[in-house]
Amino acid sequence: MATEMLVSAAPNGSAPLARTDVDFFHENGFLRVASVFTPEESQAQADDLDRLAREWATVDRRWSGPWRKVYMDEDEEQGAGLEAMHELHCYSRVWLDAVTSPRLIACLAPLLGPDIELHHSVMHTKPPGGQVFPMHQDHPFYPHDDGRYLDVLVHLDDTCHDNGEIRFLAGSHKQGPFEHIRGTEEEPSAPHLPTDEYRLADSVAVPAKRGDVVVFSYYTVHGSYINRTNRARRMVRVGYRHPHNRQSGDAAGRPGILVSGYRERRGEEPLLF
Ligand SMILES: O=C(O)CCC(=O)C(=O)O
Repeated sequence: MATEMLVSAAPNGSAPLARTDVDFFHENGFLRVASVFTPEESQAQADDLDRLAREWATVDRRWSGPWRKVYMDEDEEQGAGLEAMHELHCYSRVWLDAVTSPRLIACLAPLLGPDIELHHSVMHTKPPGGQVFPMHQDHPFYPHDDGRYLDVLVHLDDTCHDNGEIRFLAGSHKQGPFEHIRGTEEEPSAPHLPTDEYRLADSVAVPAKRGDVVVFSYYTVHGSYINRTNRARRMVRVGYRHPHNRQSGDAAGRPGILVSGYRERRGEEPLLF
């Protein structure tokens, strides 16, 4: 049975990952890296996140779908929200520094290679009573051509079972993209996996501390329980990709900021717009 024992951590966030960390990531599809951000950096990030939440964020983007009734009773379901906004780094210098942090990027390079492009950042704040996330991959939310894509959860609060720490199905990334349930026009649903086959109860809990990051492949199946505490659980997800891993669909070819390395031109590839 999967347990928390699977979680690895770099002893010092300023050092590149150890070989065992890289092996752990490739085997399991996720990795907690401790103390990537200093207490001062985390405080500045939390202060700007709180201001962004007051002034810009929306509570209208909670995930929909019939799966909500599997994991939450009627009262919980009614109240289960999410505070969200995209691209924090376009609104706050502190967050631009966070998503381009050399200490963070040094942890990603051994997993993704030296050339790394920022794709997105998104606030994931679970207020008290904040929603369950059913098991899913992130790939269907922003599909790209291949697996060279890392998601990073920057922790602004310590997480535990009671406030809904992130949880993973260890090794699931090895199977590549899965077909997800997407709902219908009458009954829309956020992409998710069948709740009877992919159970939160079978996943590995990865509690983390403020200042830690949890890195995972966008193919790794994950989810989280409701926040049962009376305090918000603040987290920001940041997506990074190899610059040649093209996004499919409407956003194909949309460039992001290069946070490491160089964008090689492939043949007569056109100029970015
Ligand atoms: O905020 C959470 O607990 C879940 C995060 C998540 O599912 C995601 O970033 O895709």
